[in-house]
Amino acid sequence: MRILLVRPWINKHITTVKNYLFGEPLGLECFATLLKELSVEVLLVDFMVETSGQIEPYLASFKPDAVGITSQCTDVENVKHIAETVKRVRPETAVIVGGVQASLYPDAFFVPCIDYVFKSTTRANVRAFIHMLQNGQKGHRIDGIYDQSLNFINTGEFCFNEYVVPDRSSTARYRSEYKYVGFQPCAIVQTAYGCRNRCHFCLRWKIEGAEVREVAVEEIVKQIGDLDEPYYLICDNDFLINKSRLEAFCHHMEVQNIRKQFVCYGSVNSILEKPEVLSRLRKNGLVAVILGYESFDDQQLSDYNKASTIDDNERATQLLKSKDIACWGSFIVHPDWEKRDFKRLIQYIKRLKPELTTFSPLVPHPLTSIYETYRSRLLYEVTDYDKWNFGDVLIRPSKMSLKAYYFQVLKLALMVNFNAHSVKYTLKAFPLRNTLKMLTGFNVLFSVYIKNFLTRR
Ligand code: B12
Repeated sequence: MRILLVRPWINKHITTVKNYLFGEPLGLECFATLLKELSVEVLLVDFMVETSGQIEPYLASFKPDAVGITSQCTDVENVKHIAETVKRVRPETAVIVGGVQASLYPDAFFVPCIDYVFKSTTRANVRAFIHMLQNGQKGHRIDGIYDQSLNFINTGEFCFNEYVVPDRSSTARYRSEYKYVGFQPCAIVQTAYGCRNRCHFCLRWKIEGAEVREVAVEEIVKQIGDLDEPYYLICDNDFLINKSRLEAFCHHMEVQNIRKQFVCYGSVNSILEKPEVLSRLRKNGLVAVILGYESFDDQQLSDYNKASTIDDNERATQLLKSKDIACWGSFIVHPDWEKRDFKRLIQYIKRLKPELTTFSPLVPHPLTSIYETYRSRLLYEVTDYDKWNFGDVLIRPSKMSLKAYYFQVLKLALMVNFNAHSVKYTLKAFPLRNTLKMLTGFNVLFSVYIKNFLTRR
């Protein structure tokens, strides 16, 4: 049996970070592992790399029995486009959709050209599924899978995704393109699921579950040692939660003598709890921590149910800096901000001096508790999936027009990207070639904000 795996293109009109955050399609690689375990022949096509590639030549040459497509919110239109093409060119080919969007909104894909939608992916459901396809059967209820021949009604148990070591050989021909900010080539490694914090705006603990589920560090360190890339991102929600696990991680990295640089997400409270481990992590390659500051205002942090205060943000930043670990901080731009709030944010950033700063407008995702609060002020429908990309403004501002708000966003984008501290850091931390590529990426994003400013009322 042959299965073609596809990551869709990203449409030009979408507000995307892809020009500087462009990671390997980890989910598809995990699915590839599960398929190869069952002796399925796999070919993975990444249209985020092959931007002008087409699906038809792959259908003609590989002759797949099924096509599996991965999805994020920005991919719905192109997933359907690929599925329609598959059904037109090779009607007998089964079309399967999985990924984050399929988990969160399976019904976005309940259309005639799609046969199966995976809400969750595990060894057991993939095995049962492939067995069903190989035997030419249809209509078996399998946990976590919606089946068109059952009218997409799934009565099976819901489960979370199972941890699988990604099959990185399936993306071998693309790997030199994957990058994270100025680090290229850069791999992505997941070491745990879930989060202990319960931030009201956050989707991630809704996707992965509230319980923290950790993978044995020996297995993780082996995976890191096997990477061809000199850089990697640990994409867990908060890699810095568990002190003894971090010590074990360092121990195994030292025994294996692994010399690679990495970036991870870490919460402010986790950073503050363990200053000693940070030094050891730095020796083992930790060069930057991505941390969610979110706001300059304690009341807002408490409204978001953040476990930290603005004072904690400052202390965590100082601590990281003292260990020579860069702070890549992110903020949420609130729809009720006035002009002076944007100014206060800029003052706060100047005080904190993170090495890099990003921001995104508040996203009241329907699965989060803040959805009801902002529902009546939404500028888009929930089914305008590609607008829920964490770059577009989704909530009508209350203190100024949308146009004026976008102007503030534009000014903020300029300030955070072109301040002397960040520019100096970028030039020092990344090869010049990568810095120039980031600049091009920033120009693309900046032009989207200019367009939004000019066109919104
Ligand atoms: C790393 C990461 C990235 C990386 C790489 C993404 C990737 N791996 O493909 C980069 C930096 C490129 C990225 C970009 C974006 N991201 Co991102 N990203 C993440 C992060 C932190 C982890 C994702 C991950 O790799 N998880 C691990 C893998 C193994 O899980 P998975 O992909 O879900 O795959 C599993 C199953 O879904 C399944 N599966 C996956 N594909 C398929 C296909 C088939 C056929 C089958 C059967 C199964 C299957 O198999 C896996 C089994 O465990 C998540 C947060 C999170 N915790 O989910 C945000 C997240 C997924 N990203 C998000 C967003 C918004 C984006 C962007 C749209 C941002 C933007 N404006 O540009 C872009 C989209 C670009 C794109 N199309 O890839 C949102 C998604 C919201 C949504 N509804 O889709 C999330 C949830 C973060 C958030 N803000 O809450 N991202």
